[in-house]
Amino acid sequence: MERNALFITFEGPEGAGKSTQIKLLRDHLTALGCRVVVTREPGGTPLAEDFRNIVKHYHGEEPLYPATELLLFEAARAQHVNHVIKPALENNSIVLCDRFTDSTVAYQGAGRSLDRAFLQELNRFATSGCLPDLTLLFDLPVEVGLARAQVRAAKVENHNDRLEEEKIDFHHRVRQAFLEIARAEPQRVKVLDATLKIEELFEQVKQQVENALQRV
Ligand code: T5A
Repeated sequence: MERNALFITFEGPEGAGKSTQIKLLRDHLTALGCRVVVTREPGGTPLAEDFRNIVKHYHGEEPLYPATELLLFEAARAQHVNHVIKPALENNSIVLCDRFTDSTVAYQGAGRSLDRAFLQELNRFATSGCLPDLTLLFDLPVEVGLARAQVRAAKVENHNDRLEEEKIDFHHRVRQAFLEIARAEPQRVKVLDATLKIEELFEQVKQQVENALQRV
């Protein structure tokens, strides 16, 4: 089935269940005959995955400063948009991207207290205006998401994650920032209750995506 290009991003606090829903949606859309590209931020290209490794797992003696962290996320994004997202959209694919620019506003803006207007400007620069048609915000209490992430982390040897390990206040600010973005852009950002069971949540995901496909 030939479909028009559609760019969908998945956002939310830690452990919200985005990756789980992306896999289900990829299989569903593929079965419908759509061309689907699944990707993530930070990452999505070999070079951007190198930046991901630093921002997620760096634990050296020299501090990784908030400005450095921000620029690494944006460098990864510029690489990713140009190398993967734009070509996929030009090829009429549906792009499912795990995190994008809203994560920068939430984590580096609200979490690290960096200037949000400046972050928006940097996001515009890194994406050269390539913005999502639809953003699904998986909202849940941060304690619930972190507990899920911890259960999963316990299964991985030598797990460390700089952002996941931030204080609980950091994660509360991140969640509130995501909800503010949704209130400011209700056309693009749809808030879903991520405490629902996987199957129930997926019904809502499909509904939102179907609505978006009818608009393009
Ligand atoms: N970041 C990212 C920034 O600070 N700035 C930026 O600009 C960008 C782009 C990325 C980190 O980088 C930060 C944010 C992040 O800290 P990541 O590993 O990609 O790191 O982290 P997350 O995106 O948070 O991914 P997670 O894998 O932690 O969470 P997901 O994908 O939301 O959740 P998922 O699907 O892996 O599920 C987590 C666990 O919960 C279970 C799953 O089985 C799994 O065990 N689960 C459910 N349990 C109950 N009910 C449900 N509905 C469930 N759905 C899944």
